[in-house]
Amino acid sequence: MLPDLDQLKATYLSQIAEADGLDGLDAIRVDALGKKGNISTAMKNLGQLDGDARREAGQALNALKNEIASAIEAKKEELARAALDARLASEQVDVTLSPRPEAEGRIHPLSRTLEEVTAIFAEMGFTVAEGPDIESDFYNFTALNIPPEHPARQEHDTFYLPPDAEGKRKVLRTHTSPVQIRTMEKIEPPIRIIAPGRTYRSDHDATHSPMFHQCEGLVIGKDIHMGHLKGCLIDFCRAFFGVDDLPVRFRPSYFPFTEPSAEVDIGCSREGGGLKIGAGDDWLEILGSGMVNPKVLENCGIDPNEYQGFAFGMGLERIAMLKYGIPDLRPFYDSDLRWMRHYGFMPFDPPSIHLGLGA
Ligand code: 2NM
Repeated sequence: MLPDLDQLKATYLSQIAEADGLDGLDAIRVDALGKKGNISTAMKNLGQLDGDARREAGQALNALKNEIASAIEAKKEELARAALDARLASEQVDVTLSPRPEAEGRIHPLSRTLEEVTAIFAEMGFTVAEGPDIESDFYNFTALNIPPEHPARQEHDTFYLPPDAEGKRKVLRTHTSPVQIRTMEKIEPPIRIIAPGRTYRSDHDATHSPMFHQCEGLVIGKDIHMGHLKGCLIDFCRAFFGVDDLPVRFRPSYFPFTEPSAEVDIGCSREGGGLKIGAGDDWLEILGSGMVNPKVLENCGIDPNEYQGFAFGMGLERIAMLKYGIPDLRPFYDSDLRWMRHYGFMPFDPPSIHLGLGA
């Protein structure tokens, strides 16, 4: 006996229309089309009929099966669309809300100063060289023509490490000159490098820190002379302080590693307690420099009859303090966010050396 197909169809289509969720819809599918469902059972019972009746009933059952299946699919899509509409309605984004504040960092004035110094010398064709903070006595002193009895070697100026197995004591480099020595040993002239980095001296007060930063520079070539030294450092001072006609003075000095040696001063005024760079009749020391001592060239395997050069060195904290009006050295290393907000730089601040060397 076959069920009444019209009634089956009416029952299932109305159940499907009323289904309010995917679970209910699936229960209807199982009841109608599942292995033991009503349609499948009726299919199995077709064998009881014969001839034309069996064919007709088979076609009708098939049609009903397809109709129910597509009604279920259509309902499924309708339910999914309704679920999505409900979610979109409940999860609206209010684009008029003001944004949450972002944690905003600052560039340390020392980093900024190093970037500026590097940019200026890069424009003159210098590359950056680096070396170890822990140095041998040879690279830090001997190769630089600093004699054994020199005060810089004294225990109270230099940080010495405990002696190694051979009794040799390494040092924390007291300047970045060892980087220049290593460069001269390693590569053939012409050489044009700057060596920025950490340096260490046993000294601690309002204007000295046991760790501080230097940037030194070295130029070696066949015809390098004092005129190159002067032109290079005058251009640097004017670009760094952003004063086109900044007065620059070379004052005779002495370093064991250069001969002759010169201290570089820039013009300033000190009126009413304030310091103004680039004007007035006072002078401010900002660099040490000189023609590399022939003994130093020889120590590095460079023939002083063939090559000459100049070198210079500056304290990065010092020039940062002068340029940016920072009165005290100690907060440089305190990681105090209030100080950083005051003296630090926004990541996208335009560089103050945007005029470069050509201006
Ligand atoms: C200074 C002043 C003058 C200097 C010399 C050398 C080297 F390795 F070529 F001999 N490096 N740096 C130098 C010269 C450094 O700093 C105040």
